[in-house]
Amino acid sequence: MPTAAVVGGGSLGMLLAGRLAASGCDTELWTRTSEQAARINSEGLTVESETGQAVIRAEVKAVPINEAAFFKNGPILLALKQTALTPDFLERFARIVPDDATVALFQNGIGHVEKLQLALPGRNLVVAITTEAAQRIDSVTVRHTGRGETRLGNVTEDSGGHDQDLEDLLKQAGFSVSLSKQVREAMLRKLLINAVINPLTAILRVKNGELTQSPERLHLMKALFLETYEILTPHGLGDEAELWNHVLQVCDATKANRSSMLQDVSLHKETEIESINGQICRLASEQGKPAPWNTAVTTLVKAVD
Ligand code: KPL
Repeated sequence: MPTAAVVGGGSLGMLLAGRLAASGCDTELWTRTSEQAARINSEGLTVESETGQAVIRAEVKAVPINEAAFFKNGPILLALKQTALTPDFLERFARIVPDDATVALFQNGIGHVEKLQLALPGRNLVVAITTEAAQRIDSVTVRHTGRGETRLGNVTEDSGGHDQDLEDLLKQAGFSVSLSKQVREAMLRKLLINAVINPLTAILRVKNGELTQSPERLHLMKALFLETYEILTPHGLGDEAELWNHVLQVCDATKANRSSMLQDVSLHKETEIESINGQICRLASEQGKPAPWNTAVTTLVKAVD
């Protein structure tokens, strides 16, 4: 039986673990709290459809992260937010990840790959860029609020690895997955989308689809988009008009969603603003460019999170 470990009992971690387990993969879910692990172990993990019906009730073996043991049986899917990748966590994580392990990195934003390369030298790190949308309903229930796509690619082009195995596992679990040689570009595209949609939905407290529903909001989106595009384009991005349309399409395809940043500010949780717009401000300063829109949204989100 294939085996995998998913790290993180948030919305994405629960979605991945629930679907993997239901597809016949022996799945461990490493959670932050022992309460969540205990509930999942006694009640199972439920994945609801967009409309709130329970579609999957999966048996997942949940383990509190600080009790997780050396895991040598399959890929490890790291579904924690960047804010959770603290030095303490990375130090402990490195001790339970074998030298030949494949670790898939599902984080939003940029900056985490370099951190994980340092923390996990020699491991096969696979970047996973996903547009799957999920919302945590409670500690044992997650709602799959939007179907997306997941692109997998090696951090370094010359590294070998088991991307095919990971791809097969995720496909078997019902995800739409492709292998990508241009994973850095996919990462920048996702960064651009998150940099525009996430802070504005969090500040304005609106769903993704509501952003495009008024000329004032569209104006804010466009200004933030143009500044971010300018800053990211030297790092390798495609055509401006195509990307703007893509941002609008994502708003439409996920119109009923509350972005992950809006979910975080609503729950008074630390947001990913530093790894998204904060990183864009950093790139701008390296280029000697001003980034007033990114600076403003970073400051505003920090003020409300
Ligand atoms: O990735 C997302 C997020 O909320 O973090 C989007 C694509 C904006 C979907 O909600």
